[in-house]
Amino acid sequence: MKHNLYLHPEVKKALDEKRPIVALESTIISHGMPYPDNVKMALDVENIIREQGAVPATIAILKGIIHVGLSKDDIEYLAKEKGVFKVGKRDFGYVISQKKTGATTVSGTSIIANLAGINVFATGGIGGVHRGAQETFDISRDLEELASLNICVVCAGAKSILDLGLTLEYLETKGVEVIGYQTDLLPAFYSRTSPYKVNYRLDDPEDIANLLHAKWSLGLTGGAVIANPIPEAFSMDHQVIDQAIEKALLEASEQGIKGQHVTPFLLSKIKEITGGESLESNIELVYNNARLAAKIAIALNRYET
Ligand code: PSU
Ligand code: MN
Repeated sequence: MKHNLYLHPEVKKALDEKRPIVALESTIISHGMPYPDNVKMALDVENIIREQGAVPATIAILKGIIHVGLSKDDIEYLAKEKGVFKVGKRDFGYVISQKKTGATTVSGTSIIANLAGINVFATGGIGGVHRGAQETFDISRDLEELASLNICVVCAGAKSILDLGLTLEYLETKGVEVIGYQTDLLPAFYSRTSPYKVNYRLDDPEDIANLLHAKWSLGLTGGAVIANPIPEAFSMDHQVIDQAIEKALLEASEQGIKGQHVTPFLLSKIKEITGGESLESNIELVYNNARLAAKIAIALNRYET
């Protein structure tokens, strides 16, 4: 055990053998998707990473113990159990000392991945600057961890529950590059494009690994966002999804939803409004991100071995 981390045997072996590893978050399981789709997604995404030749490490806190790599039973428990905490940086002290169970967000997962020595991470979407943040101050902690930790986060951009323009500005201030994988435009999660440009486009996972190596070997700390558009076949109609998001935002404000409950509330509302279509897209884009993250981890690993 290092820093009181429990390393799953598969992950421990991969770390010892310096093999490529991809971190996965668990908030997406406990708070981002309904049961039992969440279990299937969590198990399938791990297998996709293995098929590519890398090792998955899903991260969570189980009864106060930080786990890097989960068993099937652990995943089932996180997916089913009510009252699992949503853990970002400010929640670790409480959840660990009170021996609670928590699912880690992008920020929480990045912190643990960094402690374990893992620097590639696949997820669906990152948190960011929420619409109306000038009033609510709702800016995800995810952006701060991206600013300080050497982590490459592969995502499908961000949902337009966020203000994409302000999120890009914030990332620029923090020195985090947003790289478009085979795209010049920032993908907006359910759709392949948005009106915003990424900072740089790279078409090859090898080139992304070279960028990370160039940045980190210079001693420049901080993460990079790799924005990977959802596969065409699963992308959703702009109008359908935009209307669903508007409706969900309105309901959240009417019901006075605040703080860490905002994102999970919006995700489940959007799913309800789109009759489940958004869920299928959400799952497919996670798989797509895992595939790319594994390729990046393998390419980056060549620098280390
Ligand atoms: N965006 C999604 N799905 C998710 C999340 C974001 O499309 O499941 C989760 C991630 O775990 C992310 C967290 O780190 O929500 C951000 O929450 P908040 O906005 O409260 O910082
Ligand atoms: Mn928030």
